[in-house]
Amino acid sequence: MAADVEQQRYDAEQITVLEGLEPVRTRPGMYIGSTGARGLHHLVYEVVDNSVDEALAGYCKNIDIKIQADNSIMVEDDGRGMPVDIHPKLGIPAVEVIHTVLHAGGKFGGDGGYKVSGGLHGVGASVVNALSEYMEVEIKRDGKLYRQTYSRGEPTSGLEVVGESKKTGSKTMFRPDPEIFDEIEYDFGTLEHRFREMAFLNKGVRINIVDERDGKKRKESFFYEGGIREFIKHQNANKEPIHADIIYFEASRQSEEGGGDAELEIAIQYTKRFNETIFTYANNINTIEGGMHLAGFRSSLTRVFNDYARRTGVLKEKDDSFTGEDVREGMTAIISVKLVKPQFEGQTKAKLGNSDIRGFVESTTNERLMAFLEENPSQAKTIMEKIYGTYKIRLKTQKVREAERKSLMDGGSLPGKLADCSEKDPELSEIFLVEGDSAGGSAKLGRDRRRQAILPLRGKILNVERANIDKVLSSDEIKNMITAFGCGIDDNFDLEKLRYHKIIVMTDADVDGAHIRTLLLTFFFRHMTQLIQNGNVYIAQPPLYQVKRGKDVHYTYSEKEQDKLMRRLGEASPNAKYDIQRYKGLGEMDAAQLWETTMDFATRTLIQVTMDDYVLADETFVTLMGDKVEPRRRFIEENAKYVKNLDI
Ligand code: 0RA
Repeated sequence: MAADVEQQRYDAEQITVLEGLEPVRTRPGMYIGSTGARGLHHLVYEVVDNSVDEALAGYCKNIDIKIQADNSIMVEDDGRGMPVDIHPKLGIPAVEVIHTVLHAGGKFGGDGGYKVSGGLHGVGASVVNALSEYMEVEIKRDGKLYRQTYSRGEPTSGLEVVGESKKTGSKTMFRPDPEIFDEIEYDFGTLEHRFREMAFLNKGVRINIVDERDGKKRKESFFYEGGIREFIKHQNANKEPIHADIIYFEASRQSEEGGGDAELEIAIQYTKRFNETIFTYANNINTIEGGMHLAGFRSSLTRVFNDYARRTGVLKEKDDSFTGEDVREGMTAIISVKLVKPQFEGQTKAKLGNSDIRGFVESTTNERLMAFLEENPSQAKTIMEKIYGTYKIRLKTQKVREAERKSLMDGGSLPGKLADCSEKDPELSEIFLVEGDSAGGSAKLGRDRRRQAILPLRGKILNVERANIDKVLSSDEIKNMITAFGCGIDDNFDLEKLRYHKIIVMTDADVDGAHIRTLLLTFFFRHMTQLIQNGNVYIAQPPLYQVKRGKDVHYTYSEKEQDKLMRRLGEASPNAKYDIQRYKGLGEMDAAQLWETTMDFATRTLIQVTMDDYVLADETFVTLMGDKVEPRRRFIEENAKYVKNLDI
């Protein structure tokens, strides 16, 4: 692959010119998704992606990232150095084109190497420049040290030779524009997580990150010779693997074989768990909606394990075959493909559409997974036993489960406990999942019947993190939610069928309430992932206190707000006596209060549940809800300081 890239001479001529940078500053969201924390961090990924591309082309080994004291970012690599030759049509240096023209680039255009260009990614250095109040680039190449500075998309100097250097490489510094971003404070943890992932996905590349801000000094260094093998080890650290060796293979395809150059890397390890965790990537982008690479992998898995089971006599001639779900239970897998022109499709542009990749992944997995099983008979046996166990349980419960599934998926009749709304347009409808029958009763009385449905939940719902699918489907509370929502689960999930666009979790502000909330989120994350991805899940904010004096009634939602209110009231009328009630649960509020404080469209606050990072979310659920106690204890201890509003 590297050799192929090398043949293509990158020079200024290859740079394709599209448009200027004004639109980026007028509509930043179009280019980086948001002007919040997410967009802010995205700027760093853009710059680092370019260095990673240089590494993938085989020219760069080290990438250094620094969060500087003023929240500016420095990214330095030891690649060839960005090109400085004069662009024949524009008459300015290539590096200036890269930083001042939208979608410009040699390899930035997509013909050589794999330009990371999925979803919001790959918009490049020019977008970072457009959204930075200051940007500076230093290039070491041809024995010289070059420098150019920019601001808000425009050059503020020419490309100047400022010194000499025997080395080569590129260094970019930028300070995000406070006129654009809501906040400009970087989070080390967010960057650390992404760059660890980048290092896993690009083996042999060293990524160092340093935080130089006062009081926050930290540094991490990521370098994984074993690539995604080590990613699996990391993911399974809080799980119990059932075999020692991580199944691992890689392959590359030349364009003559059809579909353009492509590479794939796959790693697999089975654990004692019930969930499957398969992370898929295309050009280092987490394709959470799956796509062709995942489809090829899945069909190969089913085929290989069935073939192997038949061949070794685990399955007899008369036996039914393993299903996909049988062979994937408990599996942790990572699939990473790199290709020249990735097509990203789907709701969130996180689904790989290149159909030729399916066959490539499928045939490679057929061959290499079978080879692993044959070369490692004792590990193969352990995996076979796990799959066979799942298969047996499935057969035993199949009839019941199929009937169950059918009635759930057909929408069936709505649960008896549901107080539905009269509105039929899902866009305008919402459902409250309410802890306890008494709060459920108040919510039913207090609601807007046209648009708000109420589903009371009894007690703790099932922890799906530790239950197989049979158990999940036999839980009444879960069945009620599935039929009420109408959108199915797992592979049968269909967002189009969702009956309410807002699903609102309304639990008490105490430890039990927090636990129930987490159990619900675990269920949504594992079996209705798209609900969270699509932003349909919300958390209601009931008040913590009521402060009352005659007709003068106030509600507060946090300790801080309460303190502030009491101070204000105290200043206004020092001698007045107020009744202060601290709510222990939703059940203490009558219907009118619940409506007024928590459900009224006009005045309520809802917290939308979002998931910036699928991999991180998975890790959190494994830690919080999984089998091992020690990591959970540690997590809770480390995060306790972030937990507020809990009445412990
Ligand atoms: C195209 C051509 C060449 C270098 C690069 C791109 C390049 C870009 C970036 C962005 C960050 N770090 C980078 N390192 C290299 C040079 C081609 C040549 O030497 O002929």
